[in-house]
Amino acid sequence: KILLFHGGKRVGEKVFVTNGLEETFDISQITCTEAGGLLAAPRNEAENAAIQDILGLKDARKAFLGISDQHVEGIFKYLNGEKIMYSNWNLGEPNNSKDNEDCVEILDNGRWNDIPCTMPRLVICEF
Ligand code: GN1
Ligand code: CA
Ligand code: CA
Repeated sequence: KILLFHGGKRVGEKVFVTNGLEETFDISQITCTEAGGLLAAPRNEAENAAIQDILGLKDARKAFLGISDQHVEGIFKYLNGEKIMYSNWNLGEPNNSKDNEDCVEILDNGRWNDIPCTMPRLVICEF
């Protein structure tokens, strides 16, 4: 457990941490749950900022969030099925480009963009 906190960012009760790897959404989700956590899903500005900080530390630029509209197009939910309450979409997003963007990346400016779930992105989990 101590190792998991290395390079992690604590916000209230949550810790955000990356394994430094870039994976698809499905693999990212499995990686986090197998480690006993969840794919990072910011519920407020402070949590979003902590995830953004990790992008800066890893120089990776973009990471997946644990948010998707895979079930109902245009309705973004956490992986537990709850509708998102907080969002930080980039200008013009989400746009479901090419009718094929159901997963969400966070950019190095902290803003969100919907992208295809099969694109590799930095894995950031929350514990
Ligand atoms: C990217 O490359 P383009 O313009 O088709 C992005 C979309 C964004 C769009 C914003 C895979 O699409 O998600 O909405 O830029 N696609 C990818 O202009 O990153
Ligand atoms: Ca979509
Ligand atoms: Ca998009």
